[in-house]
Amino acid sequence: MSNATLRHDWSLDEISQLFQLPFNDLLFQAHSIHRQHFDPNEVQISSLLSIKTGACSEDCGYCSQSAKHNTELERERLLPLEEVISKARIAKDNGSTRFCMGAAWRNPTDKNLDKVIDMITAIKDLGMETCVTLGMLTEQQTRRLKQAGLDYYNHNLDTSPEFYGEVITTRTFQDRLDTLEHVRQQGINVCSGGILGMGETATDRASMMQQLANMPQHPQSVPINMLVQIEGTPLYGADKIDAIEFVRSIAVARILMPESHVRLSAGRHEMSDEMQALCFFAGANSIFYGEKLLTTDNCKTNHDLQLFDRLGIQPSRIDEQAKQASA
Ligand code: SAM
Ligand code: DTB
Ligand code: SF4
Repeated sequence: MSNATLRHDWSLDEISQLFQLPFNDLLFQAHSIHRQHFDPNEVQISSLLSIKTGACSEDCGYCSQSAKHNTELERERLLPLEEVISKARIAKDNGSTRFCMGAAWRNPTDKNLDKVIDMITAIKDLGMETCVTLGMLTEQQTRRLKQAGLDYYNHNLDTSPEFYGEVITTRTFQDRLDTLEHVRQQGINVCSGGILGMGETATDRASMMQQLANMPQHPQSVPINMLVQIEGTPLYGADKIDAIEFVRSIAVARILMPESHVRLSAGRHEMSDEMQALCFFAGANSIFYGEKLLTTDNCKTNHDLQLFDRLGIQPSRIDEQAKQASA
């Protein structure tokens, strides 16, 4: 399907109307679009590793790793290369095609970036796709990541521009857009999405989707996280998002960004199998696989394998098209 069919001019009203469709109409539309662009029985599998944990100077209200919140988390320095390689090997043996490394930084120093680049090189040598999420980047740092062969950069918008200041005060929504612009300019695949269930309104969810869909290019990967509530963070105790509303959000992401991988991201371990099945039907076609996310538990791997088996879902192989986009 040519890019000419992709829209980047969605109005907030149009998106809100999609959200308000009868559930069956919304899911039918989303699933039909999903089938036009993807094998509906394939799900891409990524594994996550926190390569530097805690003591972050940002104040993101959802995050266990902010130095400003009183969480039980133990901080860890940047992991040694060998440890990262051995974790990536295990992920590969378990069927992951992409290895995502996250660091609790506002932004990386150039010295730290050298070390992350060594990790990217080593993991590419294993034949896996690479993704990193390191906070804000300068243009020069982004160029270095591109030269190292990085496949994806994850940098979430997290919520609407209107709600952003309620969740994070140490940076702006525009800071996020600026880093994403550097990543796009360098031809690195963009992984960008958000978190639902932080007390945002339905309009905030529509507005975040509008921001993602109206970027100059749709992010190749769109992680939709359900807030993992962490004691000691300001968002602990926030009103949980209704499961049906979460499925609707997946469907809307699929309709707005037909060629993107939509990732059913954090929060899966609190979802029923049936809710996850509905998300896959609505257009989710990527997950984090492995027993840990960054600092919290993910679903058990044998449970995920059983669920895939019950649903007739296969893990997808490396996406050659996306690889070429970043070549
Ligand atoms: N420090 C970098 C940054 O913020 O961009 C990278 C790591 S940060 C932990 C990556 C993403 O994880 C955040 O943007 C957010 O979307 C997600 N995240 C963090 N804590 C979460 C939580 N408790 N529940 C759901 N998603 C969360
Ligand atoms: C994304 O959208 N979700 C991941 C990844 N990108 C880096 C992180 C989820 C973190 C969940 C909470 C934790 O384990 O600390
Ligand atoms: Fe730091 Fe990222 Fe957590 Fe925000 S989300 S506190 S930037 S690690």
